[in-house]
Amino acid sequence: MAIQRTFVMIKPDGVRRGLIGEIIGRFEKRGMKIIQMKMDRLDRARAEKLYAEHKGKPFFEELVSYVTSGPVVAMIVESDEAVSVVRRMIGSTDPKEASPGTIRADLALSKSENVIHASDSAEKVQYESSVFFS
Ligand code: 3AN
Repeated sequence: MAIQRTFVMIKPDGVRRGLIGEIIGRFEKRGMKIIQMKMDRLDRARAEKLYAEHKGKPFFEELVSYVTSGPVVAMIVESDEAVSVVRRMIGSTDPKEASPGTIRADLALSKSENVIHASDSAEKVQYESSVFFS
């Protein structure tokens, strides 16, 4: 058993559509612990920091303007193997390809408005958490 923490962000469409409780409920029902959580609004500089790896890609501008379009909910979630387990729970980037039962398959509308973000490695957990938590 390897207890681990991961970074999760409910994106502006998730907050706007009233899905905060549904998403947190899925983590809690699986026995995961919410260690830190806050509602926050990203400005352009912090959004560019969060998505630095995508700078230069065709969808970067759309991504930054969308993630700054409204409040998000950032959280640190703890469980056994949290990074990989949460990634499996959220599903593929494109909800059409996400496995049934995943958060994106059940709740997301499109590849860009896909409700939730979660770190894909332990290094990213540190980096992405630092955009929201000191
Ligand atoms: P994931 O969130 O599944 O790890 P990444 O890290 O490849 O996906 O992409 C980060 C975010 O950028 C996605 N959540 C999505 O909102 C957006 N994105 C990725 N690929 C595309 C694309 N081809 N078109 C539009 N938006 C995209």
